[in-house]
Amino acid sequence: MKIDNAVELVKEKLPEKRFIHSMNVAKTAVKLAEIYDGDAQKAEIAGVLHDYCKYDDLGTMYQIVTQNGLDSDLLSYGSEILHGPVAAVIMNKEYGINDEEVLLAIKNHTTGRAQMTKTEKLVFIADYIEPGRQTPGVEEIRDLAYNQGSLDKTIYEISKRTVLHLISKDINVYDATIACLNYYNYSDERIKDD
Ligand code: DGI
Ligand code: FE
Ligand code: FE
Repeated sequence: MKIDNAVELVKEKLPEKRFIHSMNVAKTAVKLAEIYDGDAQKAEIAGVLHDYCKYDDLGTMYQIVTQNGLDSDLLSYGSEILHGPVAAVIMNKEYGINDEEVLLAIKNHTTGRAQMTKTEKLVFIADYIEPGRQTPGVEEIRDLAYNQGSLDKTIYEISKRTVLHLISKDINVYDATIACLNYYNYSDERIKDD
């Protein structure tokens, strides 16, 4: 899929605010790709498409999970966890996207996971720091991402904030979110393989 087609698709489907967010994530992911020697084209299209299923019907998303053999734990969560994995399936099956890095970046943009590819990292971070985000403390994360030279440290700090937030609200934490937190914990001395 060409980038213009991806933009058109998202513009037609999502409310304006979410469309603007998607474009901001794409732009931010490209900026990070330039800093960290990533693939700007992959980061851009994954950024544009990452929230494609954000407002899809939950029942339909559960069906997609079941029919495509996605992790059955997803059935215990809502749209906040499902919209990434479901969008990756739709982009692959209905729109013919078969670049594995792009699909993984869409799939895992909310939770992260252990051992992310470069494109996954760029989109995961861009989603958190795009200029429209006003989460308390986001400036610190922007500084880490733009000025401190470590994608992995940035990922850990995002994961940590997300998990602390979820726990403080008694919201269940999905396995991949925890796996991401542990894997990118730079204070832990276990040897990581990338
Ligand atoms: O789709 P966006 O709003 O752009 O951002 P996102 O895809 O990162 O979704 C963020 C939401 O997902 C936010 O409300 C926190 C939530 N979230 C992230 N990890 C987990 C989670 N929710 C649950 N229940 N469990 C998680 O592990
Ligand atoms: Fe999202
Ligand atoms: Fe998003």
